Amino acid sequence: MDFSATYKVLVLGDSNVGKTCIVHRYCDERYYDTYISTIGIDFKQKLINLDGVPVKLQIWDTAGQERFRTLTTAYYRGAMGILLMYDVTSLDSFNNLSYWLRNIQENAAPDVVKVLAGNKCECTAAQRAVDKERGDKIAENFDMPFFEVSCKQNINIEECFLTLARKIREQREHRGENFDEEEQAKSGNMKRSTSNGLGPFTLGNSSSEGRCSC
Ligand SMILES: Nc1nc2c(ncn2[C@@H]2O[C@H](COP(=O)(O)OP(=O)(O)OP(=O)(O)O)[C@@H](O)[C@H]2O)c(=O)[nH]1
Ligand SMILES: [Mg+2]
Repeated sequence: MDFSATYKVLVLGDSNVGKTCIVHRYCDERYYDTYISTIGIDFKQKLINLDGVPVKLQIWDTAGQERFRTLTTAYYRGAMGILLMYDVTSLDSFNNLSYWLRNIQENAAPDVVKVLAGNKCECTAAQRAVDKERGDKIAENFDMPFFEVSCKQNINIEECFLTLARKIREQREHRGENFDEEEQAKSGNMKRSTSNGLGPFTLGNSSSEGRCSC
């Protein structure tokens, strides 16, 4: 199969929320109870059939620990989609979503697609620190699809990544349409600008969205 489309996805959130577990669960169908904190950034890819179209999902699993923030922030720019995670048994991880959302706004592409996941949803009522309604609310405010997930019990993992992939596809189709319109407008401009002596290189930047290339 020709996997001509590659979607770059970044997994973000506090340390210990389950970022590595969700990537392993989705890509390798495995779950580990032992916790090994990610050092810097890891990467896995999965070939998926997105409604009949082959797509390669390139998933970057970031370290949540603060000491790696400078390194991981450098990866935001190339992301087409972000899976933002918190842990429903940790109120801190939920409260820190505002930090992550601000960081995304400051460092990622303005039209980056986001999905929110509240992990460890198989926990008991006594362990739960964040009600589902709070997740729903923040997701609505920031226009993100939201899932409560469990890597441990394999709940909603596939749905999360498929939703992200579909939103990225929509975004690309939308951008494609706009891109054509921009190109037409610019070619009109080119005729004018050439006659103004500016030359064709004034067009150069319009196609510089090579960000999706690998
Ligand atoms: N109960 C429960 N525990 C989970 C679940 N998913 C992950 N965990 C546990 O949470 C801990 C942290 O998981 P990781 O995936 O390593 O966390 P992380 O977000 O990658 O952490 P950093 O790499 O430090 O940023 C591990 O002990 C996992 O076993 C889940 O769905 N339910
Ligand atoms: Mg990790």
